[in-house]
Formats: sequence, structure tokens, C-alpha cells
Amino acid sequence: MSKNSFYVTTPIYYVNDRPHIGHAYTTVAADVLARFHRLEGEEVFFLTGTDEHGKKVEQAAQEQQLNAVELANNQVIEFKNLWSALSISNDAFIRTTEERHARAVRELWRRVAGKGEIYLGEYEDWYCTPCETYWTQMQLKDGRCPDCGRPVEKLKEASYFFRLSRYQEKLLQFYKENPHFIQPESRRNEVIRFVESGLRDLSISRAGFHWGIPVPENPKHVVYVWFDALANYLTAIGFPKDSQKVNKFWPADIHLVGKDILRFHAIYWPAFLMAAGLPLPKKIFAHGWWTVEGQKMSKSLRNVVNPLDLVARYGTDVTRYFLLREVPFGLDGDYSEKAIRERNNSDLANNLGNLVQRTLTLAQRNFPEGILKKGEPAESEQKIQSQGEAVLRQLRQDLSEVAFHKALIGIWGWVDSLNRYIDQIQPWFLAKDPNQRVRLETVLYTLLESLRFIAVTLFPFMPGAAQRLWKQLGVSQSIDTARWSELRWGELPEKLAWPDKLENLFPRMEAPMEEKEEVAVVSQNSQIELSDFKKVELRTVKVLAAKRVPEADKLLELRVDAGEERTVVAGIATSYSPENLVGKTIVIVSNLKPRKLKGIESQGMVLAVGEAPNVKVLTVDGEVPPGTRVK
Ligand code: ME8
Repeated sequence: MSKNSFYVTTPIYYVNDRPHIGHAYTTVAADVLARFHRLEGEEVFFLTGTDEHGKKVEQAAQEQQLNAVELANNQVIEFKNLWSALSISNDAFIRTTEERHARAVRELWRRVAGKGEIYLGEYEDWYCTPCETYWTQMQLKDGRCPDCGRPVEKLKEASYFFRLSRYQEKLLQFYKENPHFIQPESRRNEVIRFVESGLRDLSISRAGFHWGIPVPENPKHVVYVWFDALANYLTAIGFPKDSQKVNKFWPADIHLVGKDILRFHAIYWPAFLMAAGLPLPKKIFAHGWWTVEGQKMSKSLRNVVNPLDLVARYGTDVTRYFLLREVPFGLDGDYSEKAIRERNNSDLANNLGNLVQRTLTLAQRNFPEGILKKGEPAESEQKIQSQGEAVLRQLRQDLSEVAFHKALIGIWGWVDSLNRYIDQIQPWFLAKDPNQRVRLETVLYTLLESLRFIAVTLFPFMPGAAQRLWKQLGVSQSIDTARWSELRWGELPEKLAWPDKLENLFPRMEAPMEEKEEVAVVSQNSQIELSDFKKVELRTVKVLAAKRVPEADKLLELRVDAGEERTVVAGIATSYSPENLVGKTIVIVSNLKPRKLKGIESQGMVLAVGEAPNVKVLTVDGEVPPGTRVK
């Protein structure tokens, strides 16, 4: 039986650095899950916070000539500001320097020690401070940390150990009995291989420095930062005192983490909990890693993406949408300005934005009172309805499997169908014929009802845009009180309170001039007059020669026969090698004003469809003389 609560966590982030797009990613993902489960009517506890102890934080504070608490206080403000800018709906924010956390850590330690699983020994090994991890000589890679590649130092000290070696079989058994505990599958296999290769007892205290929680029986030691940090998931729900809250929310439903810290969550944490006699979390999901324009993010490369800049430039909703749509959750992804702009323009502005704009303009113009009846749906309307209901079912399934990108692809499949439905029905013609008024009403009802559904499905991902869409639809209720289970087709409010003015919810974003590429993406939705089309001269040209443009990995310079010879620069190098184009007959816009790209004058624009790296140029079926006009 499923309990009616849902507990989701993000990692607690170190305060030695400013938040970046990677931190935003995990937290936005957790927020989508939290909002989704609230729509399911569950009592949600969504936790994020900061990890403030350990050598790494102590060192960062020293470098900035602050004490560790001051550094942490500053960084906490940064994180909280970011979460507010990204509309993160966390129910709590935990800091490991809070007294309630020290109490929880001590209690966890006592329980584990009480079972005889902690002993005092001596430690000598290689320590990587950035990773806060000890390594054996064997584990080092070229004398450096095998995880991050940075230098390590030899440390020898008295230390308390956790008998991790006793947990190898128990963990393997647990993974076997709970095949969905670690996700995605590929990462689960990595963890299993790691555990199978043998587990050493784990040093869980440090005597060499003091920035941490003192070990209960020996205050000369502080608790190892990972034992300390992992316990945050218990502290935040009132462990050990508030047993009612602990019983309600523990075990956590899902810990969302990056792949960098999966081992701590999938091996150490379950072992600590087993030792303490506490239930294990239900799922650990490790997502992939973001790079920036193909490179690792790092201060020295000066390519760290500040999510606040993204919010300022693209807005909260577009930033959230991009992060979850661009990359299948679990895989690595790459950020670029161009990628976010293209997502915005193709999915949001052209596709959804156009659907919203067309529907609302027609509805508000033809039914200014805001009263529309469902009427007699024909087969085409019934199809839209059943597709919508199926999308909703699939979305709930996808989100319960943490497949954000799949959920979004499902919604957009429906948006595509709706745009096609409008193109086929052509409601603007119905609007001109008074005899078709009832039919027009049914069509617009279907579209408005679809948009109401779409707003709710988008709400976990883009809460602001979804709420604005509801407002544009004239639904007065606040969207966060919506529930999946109460969402039924045909319950559009009887009277819609149209807003005074239609707002463009998803504006297009123009690329800076120097980045613009000569690829025309054919859009199916906007309407123009024939005379507009005639202004555009499309001609067939034969490619005579092609070469890459130096220092522009996406551009090709083409020499073409257009009746006369011309040079055209096209942004298709990610999809075509020069030799594959020579001899092809393609289509260009031939009366476009010439423009310079990377210093080369382009005398036309190549027509193509799709996004890099899957751009396809338009070709002609059969032989035609170069320069033939396309009509
Ligand atoms: O590890 N791509 O904190 P942390 C994707 N305090 N996600 C990224 C990322 C990237 N390039 N960079 C960071 C810690 N992340 C510990 C956690 S939990 C009990 C203690 C995200 O500040 C991702 O979620 O180094 C990763 O796991 C986390 O930030 C690491 O944050």
C-alpha cells in the first residue's frame, strides 16, 4: 500500500563555492518531483540545504580570510536567493551547523557504536581534500585522486572506524532484493561491481582538524564530514525526537544526487542505516554531469555558469524547462547559449506559444463573454480528448519513474497534434460563417480544454508559465490547488474571465548577430499572404565546392551554381562533411541581403530542417537547371 507522503531530497551543497548550474539542476529536478507529488495529493516534504563542515570548507574560509561560519552564512544567502529565483518550493532548508543536526549526528553515532560497529584504530593513507576521501596507494591514479585527478596528501592519524567490511554481503543482498534502489540501471551495476570488489572499514572521524561535530565519546575527534552530512536527511524530519514526523516521512522516497556522490549514498549511507537499525531510503537516483560548451566547468576556465544569469536572461521557466528537457535524466549533458535559445524558440515560442496564441485570439475575439459550451464533439475532437487523457496517464507514469524528458516529450506530442488539428479545421474560416458558430464553439472548447490540461501538466516544470497560462485562459482558481485526480475533461469553467490583454507567454529569443547561422528552420504554423511568400525568392542551386570555415565548427562555405556562381555560408557543418555536399542540388533564399559571417560574405541562405547535429538540407527530386525558381 502506498503511504500518502513523499519525501524527496537534494544533496546538501558545500559552502566553499558559489552555486552553479549543476546545483540548480538537481534542485530543479527535485522541485518538479515535489510539485508533481503535491498534485497527486500527497503530503510532500522537500529538503535541500548546505554542508558546512569539513576540511574543504575550512580551507576555503581561510583563503577568504573569514571564519567558517561567516563563509557559510554568506553562501547560504546565495543558495537561498537562487532557490527563490528558480521558484524552488522546498519545505525545509537544513544547515549542518545547526544544533539540531549535531544532536541527530550524535544519536546516529551512538546507535551505530552501540551495535559494536565502530572501533578506534589508526589510519595512514592518501587523502584528497576536495573529495574529502581517503585512498589506498593501489587506488591512486598516477599518484593522484582517482575521482578528481587532483594531488593527494599522506595522512596518518588515530581514527574511529566503521566496520563497513561487514556490510558487503548485506548490501549486495539488499541491491538484489530491491532492484530499483539505485537508478539508473547502469549506475546500479557500477555500484554492485564496486561492492563486489571488496569493502574496507571506513574511517569516520578526524583528529587533525576541528571544523566539525565532536565525536560523542572523544571530543578530540570530529565526525567525518560524510557521516555528518548524510545524517542531514534524518535531522530534517526531526530525528531522533519527533518520532511522529520520522515515521511519516522515513524512509525517504528518493535521494536525488549527481553521479559524483552516488557511492556515498548507495554504499555508506545504507550501511550506516543498517548498523543503526533504521530503514533504508527507497531510491537513490544519480543524474549525469553537465559540461559547458563541451568543457568541464571550472573556475580556471572561467566557464562556470551562474544560474542567476540564466534566469535574468531567459526567465525562470525557460531555464527550468531547458535543464530537464535537454538531457535524458541520468545521462551527461552539455550547456550552451545556443542550445537554450533553440529549445526556447522551437518548443516554447513556435510550438506551444503559437498554439496558445492562436487559440486564445480566436476564442476571445469570437466569444468575448467567455462562455463556451462543449457542444457535439466530432471524431476529431474525441481524438484530441483521448490523446490528452492518455498523455496525462503517461506523464504520471513517466514522472513516477523520474523520466522528466519523457514526460515533456509526451506533452509536446500532444501540442503537435493540437497544432495540426487547428491547421486541418481552420477555425478562422468557421468564424467567418454564422452557420458554423456552434461548430466553432465546439472546436474552441476542445482547444481551451486542452490548454487547461496542458497548463496543469506543465505546472511541475514551469510553475510560473503554467499559472500565467491559466490566467490567460480566464480560469480564476490558483493552479497549485489543482489535483491530477480531479482533472476531468469537460470541466472547463462555465464562464471564463478573459484578461484585458493577451500576453505572449513564450517570446522568441534572437541570437546575437555574430552567432546567427544561415539555417532556415521551416516553421509550420504561422500564416502569411501569398504576396508575402512571393517576396521570397527561393532557387535551386548546385553545390560546386564546399569547405569548413576556420574557427567556426558549425559553418560550411559553399560555392554554388545559381545560374551564376555565388558563395553561401551555411550552419550545417555538424551534419554534413564538405565532400558529401558537392554535386547536390539544394535550395537557397537567393534575394536575401548579403551578410558577412566570420568575414565571408554569404550571398544566400540554405534551406534546411532540424536542429544541430541533425540538420538536413532540402534537396530536389530529379534534375533541374541551376537557378530555377521554387514556387
Ligand atoms: O558533494 N553537473 O556537495 P557539492 C551536474 N556536500 N550536477 C552537478 C554538477 C555538474 N557539473 N556539479 C555539481 C557535495 N552538481 C556534498 C553532498 S549530501 C549528503 C552531501 C550537483 O556542493 C550534483 O547534484 O559538491 C552533485 O552531486 C552535487 O551538486 C555536489 O554538490
